[in-house]
Amino acid sequence: MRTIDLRSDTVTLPTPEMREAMANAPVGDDVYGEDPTVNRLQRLAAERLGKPAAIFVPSGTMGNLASLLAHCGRGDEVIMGDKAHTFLYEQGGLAALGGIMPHTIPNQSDGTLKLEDIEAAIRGDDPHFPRTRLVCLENTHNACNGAPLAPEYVSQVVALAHSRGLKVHVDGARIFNAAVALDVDVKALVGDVDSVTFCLSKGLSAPVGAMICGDEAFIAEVHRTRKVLGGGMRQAGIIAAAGIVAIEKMTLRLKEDHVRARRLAEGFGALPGVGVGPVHTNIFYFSLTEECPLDGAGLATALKARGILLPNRGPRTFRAVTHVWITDDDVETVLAAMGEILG
Ligand code: TLP
Repeated sequence: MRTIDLRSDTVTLPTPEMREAMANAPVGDDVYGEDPTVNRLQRLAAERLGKPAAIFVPSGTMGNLASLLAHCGRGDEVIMGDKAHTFLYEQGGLAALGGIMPHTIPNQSDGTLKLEDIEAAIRGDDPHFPRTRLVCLENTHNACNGAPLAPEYVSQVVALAHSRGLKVHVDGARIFNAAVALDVDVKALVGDVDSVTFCLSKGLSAPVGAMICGDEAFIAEVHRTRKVLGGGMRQAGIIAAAGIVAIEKMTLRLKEDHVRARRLAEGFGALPGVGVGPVHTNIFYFSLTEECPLDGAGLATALKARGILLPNRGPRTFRAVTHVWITDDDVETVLAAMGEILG
C-alpha cells in the first residue's frame, strides 16, 4: 500500500536530479571556505533573496538561532509572536544558549503582529529593563494557517523597527511558498529586513539545510555563531549540491502544493463534523466538531490503517501539509478515505 504522508513537507525525499548533483559535486573544506559547491549555493541564495551575502547551515533551527546570536547579546530582548516557531518549537534555544529574552506579543490569525503591539513592547532606556534589539517575523506562518506576510506589511514592521534602532529577522522557512502565494518575487518579501533564514529541506525537497541571508558584516558574524553551535561543516558541498537544485528547480512548482491543499480543505469542509481553517499555502488546520463521533486519535488511527499519515495535534485538531510527493490521485484517495470514515 502506498503511504500518503501529510504530516509535513519535511518528509520530502531528494529528487533524482538532486542525487545526481550530490554524487558529482566538487567539494572542499568549507571551514576553510574552500568548498566550491557551498560557495556556489551561498552566492545563489544571496542573489535570489536580493541580499549581499548568505551562509549555509544544517537546519532552520540553527539558522534562526545563529541569526539571533549574531543580532543579540546576553540579556537582550527579541519581540516575537506568541505562535512563532522560534518561540514554541525550537526548545527555547535563544534563552538556553544565548541568554536572549523572548518578549512575546499576540500573533493574529494571519501571522501578523499588530504594529501597536510591537511599539508597546519596545523597552525604554532604563537600567531596570533588558535592551530590545530585534523583531522576529515568520513568513509563511506555520502555526497561523500557513499564512504569507505581504511585502507592504513587512516593510511597515521594518520601518517601525528601524526608526527605533531595532533589527528585523525573518524566519522564512517557507518564504518561497509565501512568494508563490502572493505572486511576488521573493526579494520583495525581504527587501528591507536585516536577515532571513529559509529552508532547503521542506517543500523544496533537499535532504538537509537552510540558508541565512543578510549583509556582509552580519553574515561574517553568523559565520562565528554557526561555528560555536557546531555548524561548521567540511565537505558540505555534497549536501549543498541538492540545495542548488532546490532553489533552481523546486520553487515555482510550490503553487501545485497550494492548489492541492485547497482541494483537500474544501473536501474536508464538506464533510459532517469537520471545521476547516483558512488555506493560504500548503499548510492548513482542521478540527473535529462535537457532532463528530470520532476524536482526533480515532480519525488518525483510521486514516493510518488506510496508509494515510495525518496524526492529530490536539485532542480534536489536525494540521495537514501538502508537498511534492502528494499527487492529485493522492488527494482523491484521502478525500475518499475521509468520506468513508466520517461520511
Ligand atoms: N517545522 C517543522 C517542525 O516543526 C517539525 C514542521 O513540520 O513544520 N521555522 C519554521 C516556520 C518551521 O516550520 C520549522 C520546522 C523550522 C523553523 C525549523 O526548521 P528545522 O526543522 O530545519 O530545524
